[in-house]
Amino acid sequence: MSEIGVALVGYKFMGQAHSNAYRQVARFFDLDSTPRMRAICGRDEEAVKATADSLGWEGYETDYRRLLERDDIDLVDVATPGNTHHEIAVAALEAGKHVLCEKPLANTLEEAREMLDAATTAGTINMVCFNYRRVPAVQLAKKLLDEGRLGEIRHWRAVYLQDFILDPEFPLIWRFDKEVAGSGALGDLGAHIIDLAHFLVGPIEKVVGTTETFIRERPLEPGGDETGTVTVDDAAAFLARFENGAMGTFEATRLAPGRKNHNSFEINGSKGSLVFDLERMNELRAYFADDPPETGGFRTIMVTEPDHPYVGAWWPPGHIIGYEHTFVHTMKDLLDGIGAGKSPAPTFEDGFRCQAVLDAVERSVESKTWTRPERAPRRDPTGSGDLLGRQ
Ligand code: SOE
Repeated sequence: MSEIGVALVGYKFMGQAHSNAYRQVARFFDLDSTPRMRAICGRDEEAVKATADSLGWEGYETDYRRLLERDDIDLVDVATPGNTHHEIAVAALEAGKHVLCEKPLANTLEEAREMLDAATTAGTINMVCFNYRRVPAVQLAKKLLDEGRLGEIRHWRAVYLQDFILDPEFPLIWRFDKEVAGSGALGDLGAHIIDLAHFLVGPIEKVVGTTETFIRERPLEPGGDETGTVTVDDAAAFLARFENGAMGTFEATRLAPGRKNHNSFEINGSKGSLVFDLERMNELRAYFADDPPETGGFRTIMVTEPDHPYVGAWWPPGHIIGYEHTFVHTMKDLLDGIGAGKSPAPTFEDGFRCQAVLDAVERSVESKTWTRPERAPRRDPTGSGDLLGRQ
């Protein structure tokens, strides 16, 4: 069994989720290559040192460039705000490292293109952490769609709703700064449902959208009098047409009172429908039009059977899993991909495709017209091909 030396840049929410996944993955899944948690990296030495201890890393660095010089590090995991993804990921790829990058891939389409170029040139393994693809219920939805159980797909309807910034006194954190975050709800939450739509329905052909910033000024510090300007959207909504003819609606907001992490979609085809809600993530609701009328109707499938994707590694049927498992599953597939020399989807190419939709939505908001996302240059030889897996 080989060891993959891992370094993680960033140690807040995502840093914790990723660290937990590296700690757990080899304890539950049979792996050919196991992760060795070499170093975590952050600029505040006292904080990163304490985090290294509490999250189980062997050591720490305060400059990511140090990680790139180290021979004991094979994989660099970028879990920082969006404005640093491009610099760190490109440098890591140029140093010959494998790279996992948090979503969305970049803050602009230009950055995403350069990151994809760097990944293609490097020939190492690349992946974007769109973790919700690896919810077992989402994988089951994909299987049912691939088997044709829904027939021709006509509708995709997705919302990602949160309320954590509802209080106008919630301070002006980095997520409200376009320079740091790239965009607001659109890139933070909308990116997830775009990636799920790509995974489940296919490429998006064109979009038309609207965005709004309802709370334009926020205190610089909690409880402070001084305020600063919000430069990103609070909410975004757009219509889409898919290349396969399906229609799509997407809505992302952080101002939906009572909605904590409501990432939900419904898919309607000619033969049935599927419904998923992350807050009930062990379940998939399904309706099949050819069920007998007396006993038909929506059924709720508990996606906790050993034959369901990833589930066999965990608990007996009905013993549910949670948010953190989506990251463990991501790391499992990433480590397998490194072993096999194949970048697991979503690759940087898929990250570019998502970024192209975000970019098209923003352009459509300006132009008030239907807008086409730029096409991905299909060049990554380590990748899994187009969105349907075709090379
Ligand atoms: C905050 O809105 C956030 O943490 C996102 O940044 C994550 O990507 C999402 O999975 C949960 O919500």
